[in-house]
Amino acid sequence: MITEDVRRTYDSDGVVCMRGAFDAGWLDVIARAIENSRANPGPMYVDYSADTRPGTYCGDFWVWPQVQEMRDFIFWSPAAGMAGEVMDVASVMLVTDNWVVREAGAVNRAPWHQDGPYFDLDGRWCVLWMGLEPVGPGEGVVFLKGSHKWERQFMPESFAGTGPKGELVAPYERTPDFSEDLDRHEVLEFELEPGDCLIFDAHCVHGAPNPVPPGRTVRRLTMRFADGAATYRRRGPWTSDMTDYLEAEYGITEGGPFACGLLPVLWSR
Ligand SMILES: O=C(O)CCC(=O)C(=O)O
Repeated sequence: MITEDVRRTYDSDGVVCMRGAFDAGWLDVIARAIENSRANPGPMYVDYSADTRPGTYCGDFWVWPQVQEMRDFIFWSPAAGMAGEVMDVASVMLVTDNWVVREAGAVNRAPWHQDGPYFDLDGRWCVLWMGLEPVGPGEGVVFLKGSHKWERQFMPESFAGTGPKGELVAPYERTPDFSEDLDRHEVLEFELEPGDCLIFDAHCVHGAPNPVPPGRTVRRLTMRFADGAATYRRRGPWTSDMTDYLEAEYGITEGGPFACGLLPVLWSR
């Protein structure tokens, strides 16, 4: 499934669309994973819409130890292997499982961001994103083509819409509101059917600037995968919730492997 063409597109554009990557059986596993996880929120559960009801915009990650269906998906689905083939690495580890639900009426949305600065790792990594519902024009994630090669790092913005998550110290810059001058960029958007997925470089700038379609709740899965050789590097106070948890519960140490009991190596050549 991962051809030279797919790899070339990922390398040049920062994102590639894979059609029909997951069959109905896997979509059902993901739907049940989200349902079960939502009913039993874990330590990383977050409600981005706590101040903006009625529609809830929420998500959870690192749920696989508690949620059998997520465990099945990360260990047995083709996802990790696809990530490894696209990144062209010898092995692949989990960075996060992560589901997101945007209920009808939710006003919060994913800000412009790069995933890289939200997580404490050095090394190549990517994001595999899919919707359980069809993603129509203007409803999905919007990418700035080639932005993974800019060599700029943007301070993570809160998904609750409250601004940057940390102080703007070098090398981090405030994320511009790219919506204001989108015509200066080459923009990539994809209409997707359930089963299609996007794989994008962790440094590719993207966001979900449009509101959810009226009257519809959407469920999305964001799997993050890294080169199995990725190392652990603390970024700053804005990642400390995750960092403290990984250090305390899984004993990872700065400069050492990022892979650990929670973030297993899932695939190798
Ligand atoms: O699914 C969404 O609404 C946005 C997901 C996203 O941008 C991300 O997980 O990096």
